[in-house]
Amino acid sequence: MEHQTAIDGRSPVMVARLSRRGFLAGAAASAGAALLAACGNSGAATNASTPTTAAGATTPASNVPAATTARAATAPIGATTAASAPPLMTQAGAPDMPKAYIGLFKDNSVAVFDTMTNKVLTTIPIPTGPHGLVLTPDGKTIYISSDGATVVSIIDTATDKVTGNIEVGQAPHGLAITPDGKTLLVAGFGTNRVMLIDTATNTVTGQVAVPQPHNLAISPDGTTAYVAAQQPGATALAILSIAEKKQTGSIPLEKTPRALNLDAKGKQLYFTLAGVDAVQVLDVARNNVTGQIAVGASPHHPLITATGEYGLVVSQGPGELSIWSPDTNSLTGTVKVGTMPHWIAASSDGDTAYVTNEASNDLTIVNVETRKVVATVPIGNAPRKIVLQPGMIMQPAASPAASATTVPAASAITAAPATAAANGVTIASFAFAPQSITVAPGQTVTWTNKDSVAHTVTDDKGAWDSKTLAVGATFQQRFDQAGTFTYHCAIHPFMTGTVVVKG
Ligand SMILES: [Cu+2]
Repeated sequence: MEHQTAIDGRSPVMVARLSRRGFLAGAAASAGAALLAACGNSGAATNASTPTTAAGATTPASNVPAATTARAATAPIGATTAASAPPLMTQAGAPDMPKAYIGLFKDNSVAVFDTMTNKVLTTIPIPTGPHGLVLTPDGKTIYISSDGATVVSIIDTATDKVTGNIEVGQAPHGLAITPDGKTLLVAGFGTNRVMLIDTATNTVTGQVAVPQPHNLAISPDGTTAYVAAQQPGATALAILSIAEKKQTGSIPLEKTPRALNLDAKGKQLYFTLAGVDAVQVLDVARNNVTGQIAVGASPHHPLITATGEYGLVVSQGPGELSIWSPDTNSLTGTVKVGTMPHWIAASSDGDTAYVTNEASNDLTIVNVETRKVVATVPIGNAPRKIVLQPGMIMQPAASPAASATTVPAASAITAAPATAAANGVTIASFAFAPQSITVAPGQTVTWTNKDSVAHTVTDDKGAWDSKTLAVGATFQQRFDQAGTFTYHCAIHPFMTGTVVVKG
């Protein structure tokens, strides 16, 4: 039973002590570093070496993916099967063969993926914590934020090289770009503001105060931005006028908004909430939620294809892509994808979807029409955001054989002990309960993940960290010194909690 959760090989308790004495100044202190550490897929057992482990509660993180056996399907060169309709893309200079760009959160790089061969062409190093990712409508420029740094990197898709960095302040999260490509919006999670950047000069031209903005979406007419504000106690969709560079409205939410997108006409806004297993449908004209589309546990990124034909969302719990009709908001199909799917990019014609699977380190390519998996392709460590250049995808139609792609088996879940440990904190519905716990000096707190997705328990000051805590797993931390210690989930920073030590 000599498990040691490791920060530099020391036990968390020891690290906590060292940190309090100031010996670890800066160690793992940045949110980004913590986030990276938290996402380590080492399957590390999450047991502080405390003497109170009689329950044997520690279970190894189980989100190390089952081997992905499917090989990339290779499209035949010169395949013409999809050529019956012209590409929807009309901008001059649109690439013939679209490339996808994928932020690899644990590799601190962007993978460049060739949709013709389903191969990674190259990877582009960027600063710590690739987060928000957008492509200009002409397909020529990538913007990607790094949440462990203070910049948005600019990548030229002709050369696939970084051509510049824009300073935006601490922990930038989501990005969005206007349909004319002229204005880039940056959600400054760490600076509580949304910045507007003129893409002609790549300079910040304005900012709007929004508490902990995470993801954002822009209306098809380019006038309005909707921002998922995640600050606990102030969760809302903030509505911004892009021309006026100011907030014009707010839709308060009881739960934390995650990701959002509008339909092709800008009449409905679809968004997901932490702890709600349904896509929310907002009537834009009335600014109220008029419906829900029930899907699998922990839905994340909703997306409407450019044609307006399909609504798509990934559910992280079961590892599914769900498809609905934006006309009726009724579900029309569900496709099994990889583990912990995160984001979706759809082809210009809307018929092919690329899904990143953060915990199985691969990309699932789905034929949306037939609802079949075309290919599953290893892509790098912790793929999150993805964008796809406009143009015609030369994927072959899904073959029956390909649809038999191995889907990772449901992760082996080791049930947590049924009896709540003394000083126990339960993680469920994207929250720590109790949110604040009080213990005496020398006591150990046990966190149990009873949610549908992995989380972390991470000291705000970086002194200790559970790293990725799989579904069903527990983490223990002993507190020797009196004081108030705040912590968060590094994967979902809006999840916060407090340990008060007094005696
Ligand atoms: Cu979490």
